[in-house]
Amino acid sequence: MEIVILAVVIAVVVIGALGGLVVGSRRKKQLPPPPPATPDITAPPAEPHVGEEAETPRDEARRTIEEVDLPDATATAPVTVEEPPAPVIEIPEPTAGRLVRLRARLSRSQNALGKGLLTLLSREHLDEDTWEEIEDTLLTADVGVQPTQELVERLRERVKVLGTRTPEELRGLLREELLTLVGTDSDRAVRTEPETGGPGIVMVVGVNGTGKTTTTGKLARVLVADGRSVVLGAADTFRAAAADQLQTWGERVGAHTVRGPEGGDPASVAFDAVKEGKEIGADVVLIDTAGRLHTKTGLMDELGKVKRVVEKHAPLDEVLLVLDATTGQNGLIQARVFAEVVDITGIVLTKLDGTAKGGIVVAVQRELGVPVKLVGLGEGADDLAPFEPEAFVDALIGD
Ligand SMILES: Nc1nc2c(ncn2[C@@H]2O[C@H](COP(=O)(O)OP(=O)(O)OP(=O)(O)O)[C@@H](O)[C@H]2O)c(=O)[nH]1
Ligand SMILES: [Mg+2]
Repeated sequence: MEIVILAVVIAVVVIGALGGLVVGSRRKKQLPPPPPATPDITAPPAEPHVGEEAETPRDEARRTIEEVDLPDATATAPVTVEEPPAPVIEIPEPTAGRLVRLRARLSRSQNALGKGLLTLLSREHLDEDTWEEIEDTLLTADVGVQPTQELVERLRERVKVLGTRTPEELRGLLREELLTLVGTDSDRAVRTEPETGGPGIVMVVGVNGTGKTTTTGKLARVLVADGRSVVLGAADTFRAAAADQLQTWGERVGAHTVRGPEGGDPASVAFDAVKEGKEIGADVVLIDTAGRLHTKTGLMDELGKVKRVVEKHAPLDEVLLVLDATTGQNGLIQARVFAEVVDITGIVLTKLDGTAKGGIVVAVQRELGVPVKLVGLGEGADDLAPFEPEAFVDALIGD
């Protein structure tokens, strides 16, 4: 019995000692860290306790509540960025006389064609070789074989009659003959005012990269500058970027862009664009289409379908074929195929600023029997000019 009591006492003592150790170790953890041997300047100042005087450093500027709590102006900027920026509507340049203003852009054609011809014609002896050089100059400028022969024949005739030649006479002569080739009696206005009421409908077609979207955007600006309201149809559904590109042009002049899902049916986008144009009473609907090679029959058929579907609303007023002037004779083959699939009513010659082949104006009109209505003379937003034969020929031969 005594042994049992002793054992219990020992057990209690041992447990108590162990418990004390554990509690002790817990207590140790709860103890505040010992004060550093040297004052720690990074440590926050000790909080004042009740009854202590609150000291304010004298030379520290006092900050108001607003200063403390409100972020500064730069910090509030991200909030305003989230809101859509207010659209800045541009006011495009007036369209009258643009070709005259942009005539310097034709300088390459000017040097190759106009000045070249004048120099040759001013030679004292206009022998066979010279006439051949004149012919070559015209051919190199892409005037085309038939028009070149006509021009040379007429020039020869008239120079013979002229006898002595002053530079002014020669210039006048060349101007007249070039004008005859380019043609002055076509109606070159882009048709956007249907007789039936409802919006004018314009469709823009051509091979890849000729400048269709750029031209559509520039044309929207021209129309807006003339006080017309415009709806854009992004019937290039191959890439979302194509619709974005058109929409950006539209936003600059406050024109809405109707678009469809990427890879969707271009005909239904074109249809919807005209529908919207009708509903909101817009003056003109411009439909941009995807670039397509004239050799791809599937894509050419698709273009025909876009036209037919739009015509469920109303006949198209204008189908503009956009041709890159730098592609030369190849453009003529394209033109022929496009004209078969959709009736082309006007030609836009782009990139005339980057080529010496201004003669393509003559060749393409002959090929299609359709007038050049607009010319692109640069990448700038207002670098699209109504085509005026006289201003064009004047620019070619210089003043
Ligand atoms: N120098 C010059 N560049 C032009 C002119 N017109 C268009 N471009 C440029 O040609 C390039 C192609 O223009 P886009 O309008 O995208 O051509 P697109 O026909 O719509 O092309 P796809 O839709 O891909 O078939 C762009 O870099 C334009 O800035 C012009 O008159 N002069
Ligand atoms: Mg395009």
